[in-house]
Amino acid sequence: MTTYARPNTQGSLIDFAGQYENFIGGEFVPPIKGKYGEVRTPVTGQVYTSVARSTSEDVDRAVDVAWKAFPAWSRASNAERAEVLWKIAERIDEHREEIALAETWDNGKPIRETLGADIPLAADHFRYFAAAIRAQEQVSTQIDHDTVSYQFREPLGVVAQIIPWNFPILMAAWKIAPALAAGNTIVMKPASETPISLMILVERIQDLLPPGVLNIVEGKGSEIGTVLSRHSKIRKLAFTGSTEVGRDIALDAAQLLIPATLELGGKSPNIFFSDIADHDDGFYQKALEGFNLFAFNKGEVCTCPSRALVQKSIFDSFVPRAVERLGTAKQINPLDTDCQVGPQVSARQRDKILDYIRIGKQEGATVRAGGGPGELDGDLAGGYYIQPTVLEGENSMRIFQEEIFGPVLALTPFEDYDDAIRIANDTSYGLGAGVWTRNGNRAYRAGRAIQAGRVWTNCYHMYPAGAPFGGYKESGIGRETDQVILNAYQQIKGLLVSYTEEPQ
Ligand code: TXE
Repeated sequence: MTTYARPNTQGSLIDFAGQYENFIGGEFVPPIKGKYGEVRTPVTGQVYTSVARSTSEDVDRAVDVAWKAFPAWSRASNAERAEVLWKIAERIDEHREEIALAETWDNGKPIRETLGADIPLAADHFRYFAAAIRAQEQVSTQIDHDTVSYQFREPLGVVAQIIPWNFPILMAAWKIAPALAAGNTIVMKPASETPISLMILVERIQDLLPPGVLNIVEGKGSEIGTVLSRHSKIRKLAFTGSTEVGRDIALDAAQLLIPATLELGGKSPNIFFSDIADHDDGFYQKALEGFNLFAFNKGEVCTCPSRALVQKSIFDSFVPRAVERLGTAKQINPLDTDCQVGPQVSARQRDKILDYIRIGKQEGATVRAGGGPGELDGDLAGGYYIQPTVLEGENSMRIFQEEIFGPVLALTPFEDYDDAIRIANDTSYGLGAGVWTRNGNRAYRAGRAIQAGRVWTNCYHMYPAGAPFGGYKESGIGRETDQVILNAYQQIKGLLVSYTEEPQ
């Protein structure tokens, strides 16, 4: 066990500044109207710094600067852009612990997750798109002996990217890496709940980027998010967040007649077929662990496996064992590498989750684990902790249908394969799903039958750069990660050239 020293204390890897500005045109600049807002850490609930509260003037400035940087960046060769991305990845690796600590302090997620997943995955994303863009250097097709088609993948221009607070660094990497690889320039708005970790990252990589290629404007969604998403000079919108705001973004994109990729909410089923219990072996242990992955990142994950469907014949043996295991999950200081469940991102989010637990109880759900706020001592008592909670009920209940976005599992039994698929698809969302079985045919059929963009089989919560990710139904439009996302940041110029001197 290692406990990292808190920021701004002796021995800490990081000293936060008292105030953070916007990053525009390659430098940190104060917001034009001079307004700042307080930033709290969910670890203790205390204010630890302040950040720019931008206005439309700051957004205009960032968009203009991004357009100035566009010609040179878009004309750089794929190799030149790839080299920048590769260096960013190296720099992230070099500062992994520092960025991880900033992320944990900003968001509350356990340091073992930021060190082991968020930051390394972010670095890998830059590497992946450095390689993917090099693989796009082929441009021509021979139509006939004298006719050639050239297909140039051109960037779109200045793109607006709005990201959420649940994976601040990783969501930034998911959006920045492909957009820059393709030759666009960016104006990004982080969530006002977690505005700092990305600034720490930018401080570390700023010398690698030509000025104006990446611009970060801090502020509230209701104040500058809408300004950015309706800005007449942007050429594409990329959004990750709630389904509710996603609808507004889609309307903004329609008005501007520009493309939008939307990665929205979810209510993902995690299905446990009876054959997992045929043997009490490593596979069974893995399935027990898979049941409890709803608490990963304190449930603040769009793909959170928030509905567990367990086959009736094993329900009474499997569930108690899984719940017993959940009881060993440590909810302690998230800077301790043994911490498994950190605090929710904000008091607002904590209260929303506690409300849902109450709603579940009122609807008649049985509490199988947790069911209230976390109990921590000292200044951690001011943080936003919630006990990992398991509520047993029926799929028609609100706790099964609405996104809670916390460490709360809605659990229900099913009879057979058809029943499992019916319940799994009985939701307006379609982002993720899990299927646990030793039977390959069943796994394949279930994977194809579930209406979701990503179905994990005998695993969950894996997010490699080279696999497309995105939602069916109300979970979004488009795919991120994988080289397919490059299509969303490019338009194809076709030149059809005849080299013959014969009449047509
Ligand atoms: O999300 P918002 P909130 C879900 C989750 C959560 C709920 C509410 O269920 O409890 O949404 O969270 C910016 N125009 N998800 O309210 O508002 C905002 O500043 C333009 C799922 O925090 O969607 C932030 O940068 N931008 C999700 C980003 O949008 C606007 C992750 C997301 O915030 C805006 C987060 C507007 N009108 C929440 N309003 C996921 N899919 O992972 C807000 N924003």
